[in-house]
Amino acid sequence: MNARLFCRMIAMAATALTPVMAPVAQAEDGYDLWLRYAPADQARKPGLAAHATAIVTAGTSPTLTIATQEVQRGIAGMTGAIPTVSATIQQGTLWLATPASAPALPIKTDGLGSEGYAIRTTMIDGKAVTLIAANSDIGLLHGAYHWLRLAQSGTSLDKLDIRSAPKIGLRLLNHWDNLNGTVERGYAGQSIWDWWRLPDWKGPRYTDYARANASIGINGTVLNNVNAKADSLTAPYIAKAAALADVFRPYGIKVYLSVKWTAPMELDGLKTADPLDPAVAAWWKAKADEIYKAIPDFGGFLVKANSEGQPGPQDYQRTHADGANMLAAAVKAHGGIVMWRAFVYAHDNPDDRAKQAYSDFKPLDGKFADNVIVQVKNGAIDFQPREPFHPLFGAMPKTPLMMEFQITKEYLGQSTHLTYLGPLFEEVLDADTYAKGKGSTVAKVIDGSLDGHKLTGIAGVANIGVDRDWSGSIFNQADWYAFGRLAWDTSLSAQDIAKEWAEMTFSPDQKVVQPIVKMMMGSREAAVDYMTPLGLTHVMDTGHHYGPGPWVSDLARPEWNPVYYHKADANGIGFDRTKTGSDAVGQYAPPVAKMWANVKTTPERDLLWFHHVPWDYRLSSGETVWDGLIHRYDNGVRYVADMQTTWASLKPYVDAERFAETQAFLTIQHREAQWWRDASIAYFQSVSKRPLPAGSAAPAHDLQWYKALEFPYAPGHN
Ligand code: GCV
Repeated sequence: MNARLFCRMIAMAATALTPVMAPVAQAEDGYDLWLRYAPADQARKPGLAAHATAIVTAGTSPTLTIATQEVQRGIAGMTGAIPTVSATIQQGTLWLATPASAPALPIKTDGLGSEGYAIRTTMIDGKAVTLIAANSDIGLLHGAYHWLRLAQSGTSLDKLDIRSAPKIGLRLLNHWDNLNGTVERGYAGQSIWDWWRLPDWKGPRYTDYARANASIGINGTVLNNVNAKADSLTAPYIAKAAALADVFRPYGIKVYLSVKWTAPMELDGLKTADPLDPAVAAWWKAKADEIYKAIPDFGGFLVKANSEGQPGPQDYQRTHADGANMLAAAVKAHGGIVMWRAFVYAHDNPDDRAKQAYSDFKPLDGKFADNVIVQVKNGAIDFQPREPFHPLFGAMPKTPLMMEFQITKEYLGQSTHLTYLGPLFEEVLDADTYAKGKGSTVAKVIDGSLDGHKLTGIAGVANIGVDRDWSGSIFNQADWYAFGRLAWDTSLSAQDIAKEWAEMTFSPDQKVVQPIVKMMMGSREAAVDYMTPLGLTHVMDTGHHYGPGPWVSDLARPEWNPVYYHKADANGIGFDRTKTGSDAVGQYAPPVAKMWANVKTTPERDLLWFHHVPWDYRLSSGETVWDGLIHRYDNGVRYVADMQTTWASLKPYVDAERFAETQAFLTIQHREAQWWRDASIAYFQSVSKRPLPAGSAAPAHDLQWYKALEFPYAPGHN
């Protein structure tokens, strides 16, 4: 196309941007996340600057302004040169365009949807140009972030030909943030939502939150805890949510709210919350109208009902579908959706907890309204270090299901353990449900391709708080990052994501990146080893879930007690979920059920999840399950010691502040891994009465010592 002509046409509309200053050098406290734009090596600077000497955009939308300023900020930080904003294409232009702004765009945008983008290096009128094309300004923003990611990670920008569009529509963070500023299962300080001073004061952190999320493709945020207060639906709180929505909108991020089922009774004195009562439905309809008046692009509701003491439709002898559909009708006219959680288990249900969500929801398949999506945790219990995939994935073909991952590490060492969650997310997404034969992966269930759903989603329980580094540690930022990247593209590998994160967070120097990626990639397996090896689960101490408590057996509900999950006795260990036990395996498609029903074909990583085996049961290594358990505890602790050594070797390459924090946290992690190992062995040995294998040290203390430990002020537990 004639670029000069096009550029003349848009000259009048070229964005009038406020000048962007090179970022002031700051201490490396982690605030900048992966958007540091640290100065590049002298050798790389000229090349980088040459690819963005000028930025050409069409239009003046706030989103385009953000994209332009972000590129300016990035290039200024990395090279010291600030790209100009130009109306005409020149050598080294970064050109951001949609078919609407440039009808003769030399890239097809078909298939990119409303959020995707294409990036291509090309020549226009003899000038080298990098063209970012999309169908919307939000797509351009995502493309700009992709390009900046390449620039930061040291990738060559010379020959680019990239197309990227998300397969999953809703890519959300779920904040378990309370209105009083605390965060349930939050280990990074208080909530970043300053409810008290909203809506008048919208601090800069909200913008930085939106930038970080947009940079990895997250497009929605549920602001408040699923254990919701009705107050979040009052007019003052709707105004506060609206203020946040205004900040997030130009970044392509919508807000959603968790709702309390009995809000109509609590706020307006209705006599019931029965979903089939017309007055209740009318109340929700009026409430939805009120919210949409304040937030026209409000996303919808997230609901935890009839779960862990939360009220719900079953209190009125109605089903989850009755409840979800009533709320769905309230938001339907506005284009809103309802995310109805399947995290349910009941104190009066004696069945295996791992089976209860399936039993409740499977019969409701096909009964949900078309703007309802059922949100299912990755596993059937609760965000454990390892769980087999949830049996509902693949079992409700007529219902859109969305994934719920936990980014905050309630059960994986909380803020101080370096346990990179990328491999956990990847393992679940790649798991094969066999629902429609081989290759029916969980990823295909949630991206809608397996069953032809258009409404698709994935949520991550956020690990964000007011700590300067946002996530409680530098390495926890990688979990937020990995969640966003996999939500955008489930086919990415956890390893590649770790690599790009490390390149941006520390340095593109592979001397730094390779050891860091190696540490990260084995770290989740190490946590499994020192906490819940061989398929053990939920042996954390009560309430706060910090540290081991495999001995706990005195809590009111059976499934609150670790002994319920490991069932260790003098003869053996593990939960029999085959036909001779709870038959949870029967909830999976036949090939999967067959594999897990047979102790010999069950992968050892899931052994004790599905089988109760004698202590003398032989593992594939030839050792007994008892010896194998101990060896895994030992391996887990050893891995942390190795991470300490690796990290120490990186001292010359990492800034002092982030080096020292990580070093201190690894020391804590090593101490706690040892504690996990010793306490678990002390307890299981008291049951198995077996000697430790040769070479494994006895626990440092006796069992009573570990049992006596108490942590009344552990964070994240209200
Ligand atoms: C928000 C687990 C956590 C709870 C959490 C619950 C849920 O039980 O320990 O803190 O509550 O899951 O996901 O609803």
